[in-house]
Amino acid sequence: MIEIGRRPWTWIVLVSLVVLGAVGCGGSGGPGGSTGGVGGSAGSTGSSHGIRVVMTEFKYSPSTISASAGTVTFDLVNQGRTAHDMVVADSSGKVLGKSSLVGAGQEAEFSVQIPQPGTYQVYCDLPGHREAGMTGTLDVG
Ligand SMILES: [Cu+2]
Repeated sequence: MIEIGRRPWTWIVLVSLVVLGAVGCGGSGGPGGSTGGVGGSAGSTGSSHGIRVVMTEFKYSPSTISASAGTVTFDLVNQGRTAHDMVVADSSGKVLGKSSLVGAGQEAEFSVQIPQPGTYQVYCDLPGHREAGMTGTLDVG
């Protein structure tokens, strides 16, 4: 029983050694491999390449945001003491996108499609927040 059970392990070890050996032989190509790794992590941190907007009571900072038409990504950082969100609407009030609710001390990524240049409005749609001044302007060029 035990010997039979060990056989797969033996194979795994052998295969691992072969794989490691192959990687070792390709050591001269190592830099390329490590660059690939860096690229991978850069790709994941690329998600934090959004426009950082800090939310507190009751404002966005910055309150005037510039972006290019297309997919606009925000990194919402709630440094306030209550939950907030972000709604993006056009000048007529048509909502183009709404973030998830970001709890106090939380961060969230929020992407919205802005098809054409223009001035858009941003606001928090939690009761009373917009009225309290939690608004901003999104200038899309
Ligand atoms: Cu709010």
